[in-house]
Amino acid sequence: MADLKALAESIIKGKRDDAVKMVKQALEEKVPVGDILNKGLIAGMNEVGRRFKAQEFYVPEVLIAARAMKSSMEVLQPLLVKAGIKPVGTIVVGTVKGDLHDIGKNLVAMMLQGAGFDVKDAGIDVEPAKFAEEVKKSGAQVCALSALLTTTMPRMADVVKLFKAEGVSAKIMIGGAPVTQSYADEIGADGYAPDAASAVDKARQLVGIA
Ligand code: B1M
Repeated sequence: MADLKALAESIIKGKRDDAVKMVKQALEEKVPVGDILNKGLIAGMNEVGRRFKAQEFYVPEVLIAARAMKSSMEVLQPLLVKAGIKPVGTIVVGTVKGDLHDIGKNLVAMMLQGAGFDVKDAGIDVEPAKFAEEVKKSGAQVCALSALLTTTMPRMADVVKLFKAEGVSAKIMIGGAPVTQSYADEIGADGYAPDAASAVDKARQLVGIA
């Protein structure tokens, strides 16, 4: 019989093949897709986030768990659409103009995906106008900006200014090694997160589900 706790555990341990097998088995046994997603996959990734925040897990463990989550989601995605299960929110993520660092940004994107968000990854070296375009195209409620260089942090302020000038309604959250809460306050960003797990908490807050 399908065991959603064991599925969550296989995500936490990053056992991709086991996770995919268990998702398929649960589907064969007609377990509701929403339960497979929430009680299996998302429950697992939530625990990964908790362990990462508590420094019980490091980047490699999170990446392996996210890979198991991604493969499982590939099986589940078409059925979620069919069942009319909506993501908890839509988020555009990207690394700002002039900045090519994407490891942290990818981690943030994976954790958000793991938490049930529809993530639109705008990539690296993203112009402010491109962020605005991606938000308008997807109807995202949140736009998450990453910067790893002190020289590219000001590009975050450019995005905030552009969104204000163009009336783009998405909330802006920022992060990356040199970024701080006080910088977020200074440029008028709606939120700051120091790491990928906190980015999920902040995103939930910004879409009003936390
Ligand atoms: Co670069 N680099 N780098 N680099 N690089 C740093 C950032 C640096 C601190 C190294 C150093 O000098 N000690 C330094 C920046 C100094 C500064 O400005 N403060 C630096 C420099 C100077 C440069 C170049 C200018 C070097 C040169 O060419 N002279 C150049 C710039 C290129 C460019 O971007 N235009 C450059 C290039 C590169 C590589 C291409 C070689 C490579 C990037 C590969 C890639 O990303 N695909 C690289 C790397 C790997 C690093 C270090 C070593 C590691 C960064 C990383 O991936 N960390 C870095 C030194 C270091 O940090 N030890 C360094 C792991 C990652 C998981 O953490 O990205 O911090 P991080 O993400 C965290 C949080 O910050 C947060 O969550 C993540 C997970 O918890 N977070 C967010 C990140 N984004 C978020 C967004 C959110 C919320 C949270 O949204 C709301």
